[in-house]
Amino acid sequence: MADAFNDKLIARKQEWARDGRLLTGATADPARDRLPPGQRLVRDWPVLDLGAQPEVTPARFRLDIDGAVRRPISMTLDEFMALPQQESVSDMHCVTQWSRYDNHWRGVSARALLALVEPHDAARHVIFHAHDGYTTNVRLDQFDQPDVFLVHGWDGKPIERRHGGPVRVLIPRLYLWKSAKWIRRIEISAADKPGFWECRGYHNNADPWLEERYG
Ligand SMILES: Nc1nc2c(c(=O)[nH]1)N[C@H]1C(S)=C(S)[C@@H](COP(=O)(O)O)O[C@H]1N2
Ligand SMILES: [Mo]
Repeated sequence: MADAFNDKLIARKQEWARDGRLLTGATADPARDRLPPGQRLVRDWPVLDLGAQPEVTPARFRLDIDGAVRRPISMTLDEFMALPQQESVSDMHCVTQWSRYDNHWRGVSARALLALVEPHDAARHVIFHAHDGYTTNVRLDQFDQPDVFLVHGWDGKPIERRHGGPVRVLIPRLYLWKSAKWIRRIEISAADKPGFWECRGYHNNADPWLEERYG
C-alpha cells in the first residue's frame, strides 16, 4: 500500500522534525495547564494520515492482540463490540499544533484488553499495527492508563473512516500520532520497536506538556 502514500507530505513533516519546527522550548504542567505549550485550540477535527484511508469493512475487520502475552486473542468486530463498553471524555493534542477539547468517546478500555490477554512479566512496550501499514509504539505503562481506549464512537456517532473507523486507538495524554487509526494488531513486546514517525524524527515518548515533538 506504500505507493498510495502521500510522499511529499511525509517528506515535509520529516523536514519539520529535523529542523525542530513549531518548538517553543516551553514545558507545562498537565495538572495546571490544560493546553500544552505551543498548541492552539480548534473546533473542527482535522484529518491527518499518510494519504491512504483504508476501508475496513466489518468483514475485513480483525483485531489481534498478541506477542508477550499468556492469552493472545483475535477478534471479529462483533466480538470486539460485545466486550464491555465505556464512555470517556478527553482532549486531543496533535503535533501539528492543534488541540481539541472535550471529545466524547465510546469504546473498550485498554485495561480491559490487557486483562484479557495477560501480558508476560517481561512485557514493557506496545506496538500498534494499522491497516494502512502505519505503526507506532508506546510503553506498556503509557497504554495501561484509565483514559486509554480502543474507540469506535465519537460524539454519539460511529467514528468516520477518515478518522480511523471502525476502531482506532485513543491515548489522549500523548501527541495524537501515537493513536493509531484503523487498528489491526496490538503487539505486546519486551523490546521497543519505533514506529513510522518515530523512525522519521518524531519523539519516542511524545508527551505534549514536555513538548516532546521531535527527538
Ligand atoms: N493508521 C494510521 N494511524 C494514524 C496515522 C496514520 O497515518 N495512519 N496518523 C497519525 C497522526 S500523525 C495523527 S496526527 C493522527 C490524526 O488523527 P485524525 O486524522 O483522526 O485527526 O492519527 C495518527 N494515527
Ligand atoms: Mo500527526
